[in-house]
Amino acid sequence: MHDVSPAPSPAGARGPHQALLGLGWDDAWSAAFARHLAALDDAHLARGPAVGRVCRADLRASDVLLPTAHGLEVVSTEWAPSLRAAATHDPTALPAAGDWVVVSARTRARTEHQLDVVLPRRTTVVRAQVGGTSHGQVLAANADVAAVVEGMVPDLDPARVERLLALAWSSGAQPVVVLTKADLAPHPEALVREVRGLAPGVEVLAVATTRDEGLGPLRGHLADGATIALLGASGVGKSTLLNALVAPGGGGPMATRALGAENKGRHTTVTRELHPGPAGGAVLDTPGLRTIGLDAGTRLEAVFPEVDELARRCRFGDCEHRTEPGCAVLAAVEAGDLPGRRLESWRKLGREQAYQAMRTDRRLAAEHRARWKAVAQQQRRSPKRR
Ligand SMILES: Nc1nc2c(ncn2[C@@H]2O[C@H](COP(=O)(O)OP(=O)(O)OP(=O)(O)O)[C@@H](O)[C@H]2O)c(=O)[nH]1
Ligand SMILES: [Mg+2]
Ligand SMILES: [Zn+2]
Repeated sequence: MHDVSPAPSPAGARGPHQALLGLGWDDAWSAAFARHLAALDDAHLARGPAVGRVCRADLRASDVLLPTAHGLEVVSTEWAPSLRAAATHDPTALPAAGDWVVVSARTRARTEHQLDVVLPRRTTVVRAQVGGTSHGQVLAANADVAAVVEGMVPDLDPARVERLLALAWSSGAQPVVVLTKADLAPHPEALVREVRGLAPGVEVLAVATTRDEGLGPLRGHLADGATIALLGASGVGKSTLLNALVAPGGGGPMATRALGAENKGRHTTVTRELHPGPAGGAVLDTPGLRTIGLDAGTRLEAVFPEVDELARRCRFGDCEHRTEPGCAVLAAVEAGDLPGRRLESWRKLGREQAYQAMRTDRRLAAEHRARWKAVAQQQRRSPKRR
């Protein structure tokens, strides 16, 4: 049914592939796809491998936006056995919303599709899993902008913004903070100022989404072809923002959460979904994050650059900024230059990250031992002649 077409090339793109370009397809992706094609045998090539982008991922299958003669179409795909096998070792290898993937026909009639491979990700928003595995969970793949969304009302939570910023910085995407519900806050400017203080080097936007106010910069990113991932707690207004950005004028794709206690959680988003922007780019909505565990690779120095800077001036190189003499960090708190709350956040996130790093190290060590054991067994079974 779908005319599964060959590699789209940005240079000579026409027709169906124009749609992929709007989603952020470029020469580098094109090259990655070409490398994949070069490694395929004839039988596989005959199944018409084509490129698409995952718009919804759940526990067994993925929906993929594929270019067809009619523009982008959503097709449901099943994961190739090799993908499933890889995922038993590392669940982050499974397709996530935002991934660029290669899809081929499963049947001769080309009515069923298989997702063969995930092209190597450029950016990954990943959070640590609570309990169980020490592998992270991919919330968004290939986002260019990681938007930390927080509501100005009922209660802006600075520590939560810092935690999400850690996630955003570590993803490799450009972080931005979006403070929603500015129309409901008595003093929105004061809140913006407060958040600018805890997000050095990050653009902080105030928006009133339901009035379509303050959305210009985000629309600018979309028009540039960027993918914006929305990260934040439940109810802060991510889906409302998605709707305003991808369907200005109403009728957006995502049901939003109704206000009021009796409707609480009714339209809480449960899947990670990517939607194309009206004139390019894409917005990736995520479910409200209740627990945001930091992954082992989290870059805290990007979130707390001023603490890092101060720490360099402590008397002792291994200063933990607790009781040590000559501690520049404690001196700054004392002098009122560094909020005590900020230092507390830095400590808390640092502890978490260290714990996660330790879990990851243990897993890697165990995997390493298992591999060597297998190699040793193999060698015993087929001893080489010397
Ligand atoms: N007044 C006002 N209300 C807003 C704004 N943004 C969102 N809301 C309202 O806030 C409520 C929650 O919005 P959602 O977009 O569903 O929140 P969400 O972040 O997607 O929530 P989850 O899907 O549970 O993660 C809805 O009733 C929105 O209408 C805003 O800027 N101003
Ligand atoms: Mg939502
Ligand atoms: Zn110190």
